[in-house]
Amino acid sequence: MERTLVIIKPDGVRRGLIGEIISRYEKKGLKISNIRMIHADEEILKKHYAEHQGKSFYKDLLDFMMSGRIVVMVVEGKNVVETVRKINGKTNPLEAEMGSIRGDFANFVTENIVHGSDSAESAEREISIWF
Ligand code: IDP
Ligand code: MG
Repeated sequence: MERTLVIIKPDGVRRGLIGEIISRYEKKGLKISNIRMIHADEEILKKHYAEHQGKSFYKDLLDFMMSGRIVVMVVEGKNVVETVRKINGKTNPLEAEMGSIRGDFANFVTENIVHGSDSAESAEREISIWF
């Protein structure tokens, strides 16, 4: 079964959206197969966001991701990588469809509530970082 890595970012936890977010994946028929809540440090976030190192938003992204606790989970299901990214919505909340998590709840591009891996290969790399 395909797996992906989802993170509920600090804004999602602060705003009390953990249950809302998890229930959207579960109602779609996806399974949460592992989950933990942590306050991430810079070291682990640098590994997770290695592809973005050097970009203009990189430092703001890491600072934001360290601003509070996050929920990290492994989600499983058929075509789960693509399905989770559809449920999450586009990166920029202005472009995210209403009905997606970002479309419904996010208002800023950095603070966009959730992370979902962008391919099956990224998912396996990210899962090995967090679990
Ligand atoms: P994704 O989360 O939809 O896969 P990525 O391009 O991988 O989007 O970017 C990772 C994260 O970096 C985004 O979720 C968002 O929090 C932040 N980010 C991406 N692009 C920008 C930007 O142009 N300005 C500020 N933050 C950004
Ligand atoms: Mg990404």
